[in-house]
Amino acid sequence: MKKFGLALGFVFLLALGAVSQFSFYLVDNFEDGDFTKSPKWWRFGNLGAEVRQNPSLEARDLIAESCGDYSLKVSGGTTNWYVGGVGTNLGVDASRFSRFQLDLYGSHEWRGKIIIELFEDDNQNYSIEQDPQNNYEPIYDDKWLAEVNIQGQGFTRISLPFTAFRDVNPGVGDDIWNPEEKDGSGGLLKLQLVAISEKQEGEMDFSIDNILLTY
Ligand SMILES: [Ca+2]
Ligand SMILES: [Ca+2]
Ligand SMILES: [Ca+2]
Ligand SMILES: [Ca+2]
Repeated sequence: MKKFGLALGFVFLLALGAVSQFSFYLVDNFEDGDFTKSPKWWRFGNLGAEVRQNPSLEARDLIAESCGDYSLKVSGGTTNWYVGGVGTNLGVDASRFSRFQLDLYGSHEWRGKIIIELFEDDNQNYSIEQDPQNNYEPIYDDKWLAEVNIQGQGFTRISLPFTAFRDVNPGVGDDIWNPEEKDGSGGLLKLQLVAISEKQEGEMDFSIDNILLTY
């Protein structure tokens, strides 16, 4: 009987694995307590980043519970709206997904917005060539943007359809959302989150978690 139970459990795990494998692609949930590997995140501008312990819960909250023990806290100040950002390399065929999702923990004191930037390869070389003379904008590949406002304390789940993103470099890339790994294209290669303050001079302080592609 015990053996049967184990076998059943194993089949269940396999099924669960198969379902989760196809229902989302996890970029990062920071549960390894480290943002410098698997995947590695970079920072730019005046934004600091550290993995933080998530606050303990006072009431049931399924989304906060799904954020586990750790998230990535990002904070910094500005005198002219733009604070800075964080980014990571993806390298994924995103054509089987339709949404970008993240959980965002804000602050009552400091507000602002996050610009979500997605870069997909249009010249079939598994790389986003950037122009250092032009603010590191892509030279051959599409760059897609969407913006979300940061709410107050607690985790807010943001789920954006890819159709909500707009190509911000017409004439560069093919201006078509085609993040598939096909004919030598590397698909969706890069993600950046850019923080913009609500006030021209101010601070920002928020956490991100459960960044994934889904449908
Ligand atoms: Ca987490
Ligand atoms: Ca490219
Ligand atoms: Ca374009
Ligand atoms: Ca494209």
